[in-house]
Amino acid sequence: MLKLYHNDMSTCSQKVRFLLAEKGVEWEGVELDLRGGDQQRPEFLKINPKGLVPALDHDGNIVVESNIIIEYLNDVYPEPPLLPADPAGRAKARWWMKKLDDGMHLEVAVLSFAIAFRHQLIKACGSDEDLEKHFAGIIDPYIQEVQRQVVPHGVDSPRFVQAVQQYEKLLSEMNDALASHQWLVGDSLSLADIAYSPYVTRLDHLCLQGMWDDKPHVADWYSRLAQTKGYREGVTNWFSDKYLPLMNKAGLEASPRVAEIRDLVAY
Ligand SMILES: N[C@@H](CCC(=O)N[C@@H](CS)C(=O)NCC(=O)O)C(=O)O
Repeated sequence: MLKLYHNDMSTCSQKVRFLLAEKGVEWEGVELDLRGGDQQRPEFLKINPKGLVPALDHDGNIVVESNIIIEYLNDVYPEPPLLPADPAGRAKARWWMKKLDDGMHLEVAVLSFAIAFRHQLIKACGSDEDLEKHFAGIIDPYIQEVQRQVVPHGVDSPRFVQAVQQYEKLLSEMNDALASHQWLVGDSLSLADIAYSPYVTRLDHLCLQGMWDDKPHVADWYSRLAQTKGYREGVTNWFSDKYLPLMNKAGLEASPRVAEIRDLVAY
């Protein structure tokens, strides 16, 4: 039995559900309310001591870390194959995925919290004291630091500048790769495309589509991706009204600041 601990709009959960739907695998879900602090409860910490979703329980084997989970599921359910057959192609797919763990995942957290999620968090906590308790309860030190840096000052936080610039760089790299083949690693959909889909979706939800206006291969990739079975069932079907109106509104408000930062450095 496959049990996935996840959250409807979490980027890392989106990629796992995308993969499960693309493979046509049945699964059972346990949804966590991240603003309500479900991920910090002792029952969940027994499953993932880092207090992060997603986490997979496959017949009692616990697998955490979204990129590891999608590789695991690709091994357990080999059809359709989602890694290239040749070692060089597999290495390239893993190179793309590693980039997310090496820093890009934190940049999406910066962007999302600085623009939108800070409003939910400040409201849910109600006071500076409770906000501090929330920060202190985040076990992953990098995510804790990011929230501390951006929740109080939003898009005026210096950390926000770095996130926009890193995103700009990433989208350029993706555009270059997609100029010579249909998907990130060759001409077939792979784990790399699945892993990156939530990061572009997040920009879309924050009304920052302008970030790929000058990157036609990214625009084309994203529109093809959105038509796949995996994306429709694993990502689109889970879009939540608890988040989207806020993300759209706050994203539009933040777009002049994003444009200003993009003008600072031309890549
Ligand atoms: N490297 C981890 C990152 C997981 C992660 O950051 N999960 C976020 C949601 S996308 C989370 O659970 N956040 C909980 C929190 O903000 O307290 C992975 O790839 O699975």
